[in-house]
Amino acid sequence: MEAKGVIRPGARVFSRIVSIDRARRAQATIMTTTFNPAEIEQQAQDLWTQHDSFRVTEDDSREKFYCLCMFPYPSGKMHMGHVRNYTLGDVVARFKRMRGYNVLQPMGWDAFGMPAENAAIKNNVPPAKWTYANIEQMRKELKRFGIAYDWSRELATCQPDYYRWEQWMFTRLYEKGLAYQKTSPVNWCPVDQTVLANEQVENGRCWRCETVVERKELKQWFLRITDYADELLADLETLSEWPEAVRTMQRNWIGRSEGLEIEFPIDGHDAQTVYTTRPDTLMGVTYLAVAAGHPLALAAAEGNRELADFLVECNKIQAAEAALETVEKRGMPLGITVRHPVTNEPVPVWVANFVLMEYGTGAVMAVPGHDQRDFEFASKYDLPIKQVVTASDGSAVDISEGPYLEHGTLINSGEFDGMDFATSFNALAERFAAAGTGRRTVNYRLRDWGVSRQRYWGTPIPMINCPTCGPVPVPDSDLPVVLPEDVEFEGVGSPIKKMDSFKKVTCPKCGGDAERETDTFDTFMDSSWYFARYACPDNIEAMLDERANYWGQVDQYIGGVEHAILHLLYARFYQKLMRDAGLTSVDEPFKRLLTQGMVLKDGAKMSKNKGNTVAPQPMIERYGADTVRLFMMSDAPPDQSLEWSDAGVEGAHRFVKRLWRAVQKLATTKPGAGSADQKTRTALHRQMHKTIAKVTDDYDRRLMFNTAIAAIRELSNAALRWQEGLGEGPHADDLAQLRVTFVVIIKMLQPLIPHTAQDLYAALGHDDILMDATWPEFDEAALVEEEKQIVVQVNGKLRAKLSVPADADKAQLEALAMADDNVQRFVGESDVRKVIVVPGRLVNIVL
Ligand code: ANZ
Ligand code: ZN
Repeated sequence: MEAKGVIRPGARVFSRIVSIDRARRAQATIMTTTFNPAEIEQQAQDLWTQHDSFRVTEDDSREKFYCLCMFPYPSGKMHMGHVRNYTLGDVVARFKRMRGYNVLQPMGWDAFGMPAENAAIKNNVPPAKWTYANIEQMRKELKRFGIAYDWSRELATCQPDYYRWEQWMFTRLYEKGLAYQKTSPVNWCPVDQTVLANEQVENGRCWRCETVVERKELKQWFLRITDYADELLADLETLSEWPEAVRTMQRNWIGRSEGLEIEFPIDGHDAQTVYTTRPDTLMGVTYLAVAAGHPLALAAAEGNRELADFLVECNKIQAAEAALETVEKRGMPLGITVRHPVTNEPVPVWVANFVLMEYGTGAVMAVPGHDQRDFEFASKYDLPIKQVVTASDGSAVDISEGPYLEHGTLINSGEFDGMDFATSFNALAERFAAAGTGRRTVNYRLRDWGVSRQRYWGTPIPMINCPTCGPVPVPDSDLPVVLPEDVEFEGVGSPIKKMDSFKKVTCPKCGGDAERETDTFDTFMDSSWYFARYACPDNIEAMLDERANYWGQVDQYIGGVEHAILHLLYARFYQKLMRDAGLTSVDEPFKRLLTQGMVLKDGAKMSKNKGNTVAPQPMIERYGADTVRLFMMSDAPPDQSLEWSDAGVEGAHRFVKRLWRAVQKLATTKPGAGSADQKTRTALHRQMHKTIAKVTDDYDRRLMFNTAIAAIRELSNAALRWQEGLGEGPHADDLAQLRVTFVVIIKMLQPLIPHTAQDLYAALGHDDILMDATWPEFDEAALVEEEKQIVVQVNGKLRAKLSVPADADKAQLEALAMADDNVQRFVGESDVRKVIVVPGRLVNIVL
């Protein structure tokens, strides 16, 4: 019986069959001829469960391999991006397992965050309830995909068992001075009573209620990531298995620069210090620019209404640095002057909206001749522009249209004329150091990490504010500070901010009345250490234990490139914090990183807004998990975008079905009287070993599953063609080669289509679990070809095709070519001027 279309799970194939006997017979036939993915999946998963296949323990006899995909936010439904991510991880994990590694592949939930609060407002369910229901649902969907997770290690960041350690760690960091509180500006929505991230501000308005956003000064908690800036930067060099693009982004984000701090004296006042990376341009300074929040600007604004208004306006714009690069340059003179540190000439001071209060000293020596922003500003306000650097190679430089930005040779700089960048840098550094009016300085773009969020659904910050003692950490014995989950949620403000039972406490230090901190942690805190916790999720005595050293660095980490900076940087930082707290000996959390590409439909990223999503669940119902997995891996390299294609899915499905039927047939084929086909047999044997070599390399080193699949499909097509040609009763040797080849194909497909592969492996008489079988070894000797085809040309024209021994040398090839009858005819009596031999390819005889 031929399978028509796809049998859906639960389809009542036999409903019309009355006789039990006939039904039994019919079922027996169907079992061997109908590809039923749902049934195959169920059987394979039952088998794995029975054998506890995915549970791993620390095992010293084998090398460990820790394979991890970024854990999802439990939004309720898997999307194709998840499917791609988790299939990639599973392919690596299953492959490594067959290669003999002790493989850990865990799964969990990044369960705190805004969407739960938004859903709570919309549907009137508490965020906790919504989140746990979503986890249920998504776990079910993931299981259906047959991903080899060790579910015994599952964790969710919203569980007190998990976040208690985050709280515990925070109190340690506080004691070490690595966590501290300071007032800093935030985007505040007065209606929603909440802080907005820069991305949540659209045209100066709240994304949710469209109220004009205010800038508010709030006391918030910070982690001193800047203390680790140097190490975070230096260790990027050790991450040779990360994409270069990601390392570059992190480098830029950390933004280390070397420069000088130089004091500009002010008559009757303390000097103003600037930070510059271009001391070589010092003689080109024509004004000083300070930030809107700078004390000089604030002092000048007293009694100057226009200036005061301008400063208020500057303070309204978002705190985002990126916005400052593109914003129109604006400013006002402060009406004061400083003195140039070399010439003692007066230099006017301006306030400028592109100067950041939080960087360097909040003051810039402006050199419009050699800096883009200073040039735009000077052009706008008619300030002088002076050239002090010219090209070292003597080529002409014209700064009338724009600044000259290169390092070069100093001109118009008096005693410094003729010096290059480094020489003038050092000369000035020494001069100011000697006078005590300047110093070499290293600056970072990186800011300390603000971890306070004024929202509800997050890890409570374990601090108590006492009117007498100030901030006091919650003692270990009172941890975890549990977030009340049964709350009324209206969305205006966090419910725990109004909840006395949560808020009112006694001070652990003095016993007086005090208030609990009601802010919660940034969810990036939760995701900065979960990978380590998977090693010991059951430990209720400690954050980590020695198992975290065994599993140590994640060997392969996979996730979206949108996490290139923040998540990956915070995780690297947190790893170092945990190391310095003596919790682990691992310096860097992720050894090798793969950033997967997006899943597109009709050329655009799949998204709900665009209405171009394809839901994974119906696809599995229709084609089975294996087909969807195979398609996801076959159409593009993992780090590039993948275009969803119905035809591609159909194609993958046909391939799986065809393979399944061929193997079912092979399983029942008996050797017979057919004559041996040694030639094809040898060729197939060779192709098989070539394919093993390629696929192993693609899986292991290149992570190019698409080309691996192409090679497997070629091999399998060759095997299928041969099988069809052999007919009934093939020669025993041929049949044996076919079986060997199909077992190899099945093994190489195991990481991709694990259920079907397990089923076929069993059909060929194996009763072990396929993913515990060993990966096929490739045999170098089999790659050696016995014969090769070469072409023979006379004066560049094709005159013969010859089969020659594959290892024939040049002299042998020339002799064989000359001996050919047709070649002889064309050579005739002519003089042979030259013979060109390309071994393995061609012989060209030039007359
Ligand atoms: C003079 C100068 C001349 C500069 C020139 C650049 C080019 P990085 O490399 O990112 O550290 N700067 C210093 N403090 C600033 C602040 N608070 N807000 C905005 N800009 C600030 O950048 C260092 C350079 O950025 C410094 O070098 C300073 O301008 C500016 F031809 O000083 B420079
Ligand atoms: Zn107190």
